Amino acid sequence: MHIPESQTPATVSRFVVESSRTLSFAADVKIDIVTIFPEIAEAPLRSSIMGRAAEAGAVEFAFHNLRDFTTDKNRQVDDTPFGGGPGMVMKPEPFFKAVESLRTDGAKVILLTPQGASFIQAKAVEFSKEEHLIFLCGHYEGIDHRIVEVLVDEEISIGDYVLTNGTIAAAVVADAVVRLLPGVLGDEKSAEIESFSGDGKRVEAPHYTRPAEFRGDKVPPVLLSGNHAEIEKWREEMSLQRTMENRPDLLD
Ligand code: JBZ
Repeated sequence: MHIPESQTPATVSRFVVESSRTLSFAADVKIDIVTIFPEIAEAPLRSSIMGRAAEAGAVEFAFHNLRDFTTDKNRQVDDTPFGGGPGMVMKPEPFFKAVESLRTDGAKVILLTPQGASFIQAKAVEFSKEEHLIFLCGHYEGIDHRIVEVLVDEEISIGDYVLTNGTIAAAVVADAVVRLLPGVLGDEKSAEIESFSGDGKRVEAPHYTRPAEFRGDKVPPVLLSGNHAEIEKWREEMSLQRTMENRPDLLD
């Protein structure tokens, strides 16, 4: 591999890292997010582990302002609903222009919407195997249904509660997908991938760290015993107890 003399040392080392990544995994994912509030998705996805994943080349995020795909002087993205009713509906033209300019052959177009299928870990795993994801984010009361029929491959909702917009939901889905990409988590956290996938799901046992006594409240003595069989047994019991209390649905 020839590296031009003109490249700075920093550029050279980044080049080498990306090159070895590509050889070992070949798993880069492009994620486009289309929204009228790109800054809402940028903050979480440029920070912490997501920011590092992008810098390392595991994922390429691009944040697009839907208004940049309008053609009128008011950059209008919404209009009143046919048939009447409250609120505004997002117009088809800007989303069509956006998808037509961003789409590749391998792209999957995902609409974040309260009417979508529930986002679960199995779906995160599925999305993590795609090469190109395009997230379309709704705002206002809804979006023109021709967008759903013509452009969208999957409609996804992150849960049964009310949000003001889909951009936060897109950031949640992107985080869940990107953390699954090779090399994004360290070895320690990688084990956690197991813990919420597959059958027999349970919530984890409680965790403790120093001090061993805090404001009169002691850490369970078994955790200080050094008896790993007993510790494992205690964690199993606590896991089941806390699953019964907080997530009985997992035990059905
Ligand atoms: C979502 C109008 O745009 C919205 C509003 C709420 C909402 C979404 C999009 S996506 N809630 C969810 O995933 O729960």
